[in-house]
Amino acid sequence: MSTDFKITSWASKDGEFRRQASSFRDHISSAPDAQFQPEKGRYHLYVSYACPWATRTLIVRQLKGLQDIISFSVVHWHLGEKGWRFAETDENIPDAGPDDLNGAKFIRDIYFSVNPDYTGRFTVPVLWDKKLKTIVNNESSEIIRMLYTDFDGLVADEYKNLNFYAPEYAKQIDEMNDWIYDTINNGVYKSGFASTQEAYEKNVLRLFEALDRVEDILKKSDGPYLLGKTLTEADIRLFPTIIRFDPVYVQHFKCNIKMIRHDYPVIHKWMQHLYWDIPAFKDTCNFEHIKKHYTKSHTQINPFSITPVGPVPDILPKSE
Ligand SMILES: N[C@@H](CCC(=O)N[C@@H](CS)C(=O)NCC(=O)O)C(=O)O
Repeated sequence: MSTDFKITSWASKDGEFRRQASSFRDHISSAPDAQFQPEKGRYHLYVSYACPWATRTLIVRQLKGLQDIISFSVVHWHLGEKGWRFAETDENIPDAGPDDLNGAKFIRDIYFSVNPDYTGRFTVPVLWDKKLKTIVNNESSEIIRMLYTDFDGLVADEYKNLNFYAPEYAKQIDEMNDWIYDTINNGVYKSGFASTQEAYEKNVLRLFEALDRVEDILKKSDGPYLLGKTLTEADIRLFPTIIRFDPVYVQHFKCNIKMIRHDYPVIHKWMQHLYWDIPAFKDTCNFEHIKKHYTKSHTQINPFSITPVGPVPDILPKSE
């Protein structure tokens, strides 16, 4: 990595934030000649509870009943100059701890153990193969798809054939992913990391146009999901951004034209249903990690690292 590179410099010189493409793109597959076969206990996910991309993988792991098949560990919520690090036991960070698997201090150690010349960003999620001691994949959109069907020979019957990218929905999901990724999932970062007024305004306006569009889609859907009665990948990919919206993005990333809870009643209801009614969404959502990570790691945005108390509560009960 070049010496002028700084982990915490997010925007490019023109003021726009551009997310780098992921580097490890292998696949777990049950095809007979596949290098990475689905096996119980073989794979491990390195995640941050703060990270919306990593959270997708935890949601799908639980929805597919893979808790005994794929293990995971959680980094400290703070992202510093050397990237994500693991918490020491005596730091007592709830729900985070040391890397018991590889003894790494930082996520970068995992990347360098596989490729000492690695020059990309040290991102989570990382899908790790304990057998070959390598990274299979570090792109969440691909990791979640590996979990839909390739482990079906190992999961309990009730989880088999639960495919969140079923062929009859694939086209619609791809179309939706395309603009939702650009304007919402990544749009909040493009607003928040913009370092010029123009870049910020362009991206924040596109973000709210896209949220208006989602509100409309959900209003017309015969619900409760984006594509109707069936929970699909489109919901799974949107949820981690929406759940972070009011607690973090509204103030920290200046996405404050509207709030989900006050201004988007249908998205709000959709989010509350996923969170309160389906354990995989609530169990993988950790508001402490989420709020502390953004507000205490991005010191160029928030130099005193003060975490705002509100909104209270982080998510409203279903009755409100
Ligand atoms: N395309 C990746 C993006 C992952 C990503 O950007 N993760 C962030 C956390 S939210 C990260 O680890 N950033 C550390 C860095 O860029 O240094 C994916 O979806 O898996």
